[in-house]
Amino acid sequence: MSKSYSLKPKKSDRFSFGLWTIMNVGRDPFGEATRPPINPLDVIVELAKRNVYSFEMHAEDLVPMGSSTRERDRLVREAKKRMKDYRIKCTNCGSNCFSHPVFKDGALTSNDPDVRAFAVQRYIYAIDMGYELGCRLCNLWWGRDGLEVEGSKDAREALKWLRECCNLLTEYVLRNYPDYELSIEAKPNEPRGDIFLPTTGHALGFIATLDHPEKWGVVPELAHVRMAGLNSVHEVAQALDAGKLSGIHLNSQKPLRYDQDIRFGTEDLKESFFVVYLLETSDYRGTKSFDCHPHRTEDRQGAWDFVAGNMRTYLLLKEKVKEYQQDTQIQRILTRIRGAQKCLPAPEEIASAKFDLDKLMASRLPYEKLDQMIIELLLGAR
Ligand code: XLS
Ligand code: MG
Repeated sequence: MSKSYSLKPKKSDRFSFGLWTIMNVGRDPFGEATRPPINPLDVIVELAKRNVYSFEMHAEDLVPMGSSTRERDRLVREAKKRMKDYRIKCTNCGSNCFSHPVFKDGALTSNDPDVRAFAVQRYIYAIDMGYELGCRLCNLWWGRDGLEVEGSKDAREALKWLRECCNLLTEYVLRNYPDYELSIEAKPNEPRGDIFLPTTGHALGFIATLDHPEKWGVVPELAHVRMAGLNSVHEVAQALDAGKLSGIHLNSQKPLRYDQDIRFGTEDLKESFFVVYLLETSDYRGTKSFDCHPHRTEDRQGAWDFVAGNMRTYLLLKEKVKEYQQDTQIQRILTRIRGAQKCLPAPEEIASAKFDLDKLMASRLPYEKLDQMIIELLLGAR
């Protein structure tokens, strides 16, 4: 079946993985690690060997918090050497402002201004490190910035703090690395009961209130959207429409559950297909980054099966996008449904227009047929 499909990843596919996805040892809230740890430098090399274009990281994935400057410089040097020798880039360097207990009640929205300042310092540290590694994006996922006890934070105040911190980071970037960009990755909850700015739409609204909205984009994550029971295709579409898609975190998730972070495409094939359709047919030139982790039943080898599987599913769906575009029956239906689209006249003309509701109601929209064709295309029956 895969005869004519080209499923071998190429650098030009611009696939990416978070270092943390492979470094994941299978720990969950109820169980200990099931895999031995792996060194981030080895992850960089192994990803490169599999033709992965780039990696994403938190500064702390490479340099644990509390490391000396000497150790930090050594690790960054080692990473750079491997990146050059094995031809792999770093395309996002954020900061882990969620694991350390100092962030137990938030980082950029802690009630304590010193914790907020410390979090800003950590992001600056990440931006400096990213720049040295040739990266130009700092994506902020502020997982601890939320609450469980509603009265514990004033939500309007928290938004003000987020804005203040984002503006400080922009100021730093503009002064030191004008070509650096920043982005927000939204998530509805987990690890907090509620996280501030729970969806990409919220993040886009917030970005418009910053001092330099043009420096900020968004990184939607499919699983985060589905955790909220929303439509990931529409979320990505809105980011594209706003010209703000800085990156994307591809993965999978059963809706309305805890953060499952499973291999791309496994739980939501049709939605995944339409996300690939959007990415492949738009002017998006960023990375296709996988942010998920191997099941905790896997050992270290299983992690590489997981890496291969993510990319293979994407490439298969990309082939399906081509088939969808070349399927004359599907395209005929699409033209029929959408062909009548035209710009609406002036409001005064609309206000006085006569509409034949019987005629409008009578038109048949063959969505049953269309949907079945899409299903059969995805199942390989067309
Ligand atoms: C967690 C997030 C996280 C970010 C990186 O749910 O997806 O992994 O992508 O900080
Ligand atoms: Mg993510």
